Amino acid sequence: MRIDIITVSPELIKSPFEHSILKRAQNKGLVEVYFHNLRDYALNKYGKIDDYQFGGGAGMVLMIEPVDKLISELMAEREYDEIIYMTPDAKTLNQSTANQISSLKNIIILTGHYKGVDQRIRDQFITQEISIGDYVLSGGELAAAVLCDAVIRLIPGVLGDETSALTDSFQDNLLAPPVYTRPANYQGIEVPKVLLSGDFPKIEAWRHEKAIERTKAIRPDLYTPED
Ligand code: 6GU
Repeated sequence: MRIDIITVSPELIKSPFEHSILKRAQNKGLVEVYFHNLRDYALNKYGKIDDYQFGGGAGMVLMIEPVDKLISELMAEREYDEIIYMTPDAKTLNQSTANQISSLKNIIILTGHYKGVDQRIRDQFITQEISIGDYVLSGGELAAAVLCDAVIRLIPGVLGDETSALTDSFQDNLLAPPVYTRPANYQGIEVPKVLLSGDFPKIEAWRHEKAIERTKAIRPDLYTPED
């Protein structure tokens, strides 16, 4: 997979890609990530990329021209499956969206700033708009990093243990069950006995039950009873 990220603050978004699983995924050649500084496509030598909004109102808006130049340049080089715009006024990211994106070959992620981007960019280029939750961030960079993390860990071969992404919270619309490790008894606080039983069908049943309990208590909106 190839990800091209368009940003006005490359430094703000680079660091998560230089550590841990995202770094390993790149080192293994499973994903290539390129950062493009929108300011390199500015209209003038002062680096102008934004302007006041028509009709008045506070806040600057990213202009269409620098974005058009940059996206057109990328599109001339290869085909993109999706051109994604990170913005709080969009549908919220969930596991199903992350799964879908993880199977794509080439994507562009445009991160917004200020008051957002000229609507014509959204109309002309953007194929998918994603928010990461019902709150406002200062820019789309951190949101793009969140999206990339959620997506990249799902690419086959990225996680050492192939099953571990499948048992994450949300893969089955349930929150993950509680987990425990040694010691089995810490100052009198004990681990649930069933986990020490060695009876794996029973352990699976217990985990499923706990996952349902947790989901009903914390995220009833996710819970759909099985037939
Ligand atoms: Cl994608 N961008 C910004 N600026 N704020 C957000 C967001 C995105 N998702 C949630 N809040």
